[in-house]
Amino acid sequence: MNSPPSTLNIRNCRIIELPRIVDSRDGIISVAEARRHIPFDIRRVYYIYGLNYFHSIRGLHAHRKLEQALFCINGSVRLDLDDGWRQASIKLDRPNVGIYLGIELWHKMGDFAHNCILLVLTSDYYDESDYIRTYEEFLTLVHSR
Ligand code: T46
Repeated sequence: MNSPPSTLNIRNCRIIELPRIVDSRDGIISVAEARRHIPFDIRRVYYIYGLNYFHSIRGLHAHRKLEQALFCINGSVRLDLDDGWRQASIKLDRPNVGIYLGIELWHKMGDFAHNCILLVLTSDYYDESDYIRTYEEFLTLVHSR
């Protein structure tokens, strides 16, 4: 597993690199602006933290319409992606480098560092009916396109 490469050979996703603003003071500012760095209008922000076990697994679903941008702003996490044809694993461990996760991408998060904070920007409000929760349904949907 590697830190994010510059491109991904997976449908509906790509690396997002946010600017790092450094000046003569200590500290760095990274900024994510809707429709500039993030390819959608941001309707919801959530973050996942308080992970006690490296082997915890989250995700294991795809979204029908929701677009998301994931940034590991502290620690590290492994993101496994599957577009129905190809798979890739990416380690997110830089606060200014994230992933645009478009529609119909099966994803799973694992290898959480105990100090991991995964920040997620999304294109819409939470809606359980947007989730595809079984891999079989996901494959049927993407292969029917
Ligand atoms: C995703 C990955 C990257 C809400 O009520 N509102 C929310 O905005 C969210 C995100 C979750 N929830 C509730 C729904 C479930 O009862 O929190 C519970 C856990 O959600 P879920 O099983 O979807 O959590 P993860 O970590 O598997 O997935 C999350 C996002 O929900 C999901 O959209 O793509 O992170």
